[in-house]
Amino acid sequence: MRDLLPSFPSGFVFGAATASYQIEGAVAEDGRGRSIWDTYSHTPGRTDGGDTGDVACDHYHRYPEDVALLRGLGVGSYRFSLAWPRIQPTGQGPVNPKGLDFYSRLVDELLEAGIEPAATLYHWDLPQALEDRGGWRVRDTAERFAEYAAIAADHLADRVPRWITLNEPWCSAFLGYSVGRHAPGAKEGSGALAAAHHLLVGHGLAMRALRAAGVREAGITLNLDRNLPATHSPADRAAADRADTQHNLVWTEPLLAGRYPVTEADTWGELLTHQDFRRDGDLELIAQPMDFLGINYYRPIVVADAPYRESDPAQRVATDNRYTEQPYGDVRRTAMNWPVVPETFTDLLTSLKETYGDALPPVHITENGSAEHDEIAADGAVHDADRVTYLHDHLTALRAAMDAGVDVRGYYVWSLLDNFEWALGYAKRFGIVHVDYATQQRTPKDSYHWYGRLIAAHQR
Ligand code: IFM
Repeated sequence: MRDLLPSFPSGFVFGAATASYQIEGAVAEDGRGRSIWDTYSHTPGRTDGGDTGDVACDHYHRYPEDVALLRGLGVGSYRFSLAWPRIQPTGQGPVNPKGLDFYSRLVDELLEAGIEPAATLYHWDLPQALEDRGGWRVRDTAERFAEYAAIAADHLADRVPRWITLNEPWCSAFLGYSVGRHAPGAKEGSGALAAAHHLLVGHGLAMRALRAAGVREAGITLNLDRNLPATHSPADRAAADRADTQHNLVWTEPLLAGRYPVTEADTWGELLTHQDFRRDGDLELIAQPMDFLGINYYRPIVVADAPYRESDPAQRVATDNRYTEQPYGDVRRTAMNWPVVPETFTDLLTSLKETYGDALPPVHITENGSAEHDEIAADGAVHDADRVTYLHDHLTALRAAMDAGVDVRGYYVWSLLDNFEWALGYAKRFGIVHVDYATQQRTPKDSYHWYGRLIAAHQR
C-alpha cells in the first residue's frame, strides 16, 4: 500500500469516470432506442462470453447508490456519458423526454452531493438507425450529432459546467470501422478514414452547439498513446512515426494545429487518394478553441517495422500501417496485458507541450486506471494492491509533468465501477468499486479507500 500520497495544487479536480453503455443497463426502458453496441454485443461471437450491456451495473435504477459512493469518495467531479439513443432514439427527430429526465435526475443528485457533473456526449453508443444510414462514414451523422448536442445542452447546460464532445474518437473510427473489434464491427480502409474525419467534423459542430447553449467549459477526450520504436533502427523509428500518426496525430494535428498530419501520406498511402470527405472550411471548424483537452492514458506501445498485412490497397484496412506491436519488456502487466510504465505518462504530456506549446489547452486527465484480477477476500474486502500502486505511480508521473510545465487541471480515475469492458465483456475489472453482477452488490476496493484518502488530504 502506498502511504506517501502525491500532492497537487489547490483547485486541482479529483474525479471518477464511467460511460453509459458500460454501466446503465435498462436498454429497452423508457423509450431508449437501439445503439450499435446493442446490435454488436447481441451478434454471436462478437464479445467474450456473449456478454452484453443489457443489465450491466443497473446504474439506470441504482444511480442514487452510485452517487452515494461518489460522495463517500469525496470526488469534486463525476464524468459520465449521455446515451444518444436514450435522448433521441433514432438519432434524429423527436426527443425522448424520459431519457432526458434520467440525466436530469442524475445531475440533480450529483449537485445535491456537492459533485460537479462532467458530461460526455458520445462514448460510442451511436443510434443504430444512424449506422443503418452509413454511420460515421457519412457526413450527415456529424450534422445529427450537433443537433443532439444542442438538445442535451439546452436541457442540462444550466447545471453541467464541463462538457466533452467525443470520447476516444480513435476507437470509434479505427476499432469500429477498421479493426472491427468495436461496434459496428467493420473492416474498411477509406471508410474508416472518412469516419475519423466525420467524427472531427461532428466535434467541431457540437462545440458550436455547446457554445450557443452557453456551456462554460467544452473540449474533446483523446486516448493518446506513447508510441516507442522497438529499436533505434531508422525503419523502427519510421514505424513509430506511422503509429503516432495513426493513433495521435490524426487527432491532435487538426484539433490543435489546424492541419492534417504531414506524415499521413506515409501512413495511409494509397488509401488517401479517396479524400472527397474533406471539405473547405473543415479544418477551421475542427480547430476552434477548446477550454480543455481531455486525455485518457493507460500504457505505452512498442512498435517495429513490418510489411503490409494486405498487399492489395483496395482490400487494405486503415490500421494496416506497416508496423507490429512488440512486448514492452520486463515490466508488470495489468489484467489487460498492458505494460505498466508510469514515466511514459509524463513523457506523453511533456512531449505534447513541446509540440504544441501555447496551442495546447489546459488538460484534464479524463481516464486513467487499471484492470486487475480482483477477488472478494475472506474478510469481505477487495485488496487490490496492484491497482493502488498503478494509481499512485501514475498520479506521481502526472505531477512530474505538471512540474515540467504542463497545465493539468484534473484527474478522473477509470472507473468508479467494474463494468462492461466492450468486446472483453465483464471479465476485465477496472473499477475502484467491485460489482457482483449476480446481486449488483457494490464493494469499495482498497483502491477506493486509498483514492478517498488522497482526496481528503487535499481538502485539509
Ligand atoms: O473501458 C474503456 C473506456 O470505455 C474507454 N477508455 C478505455 C477504458 C478501458 O479500456
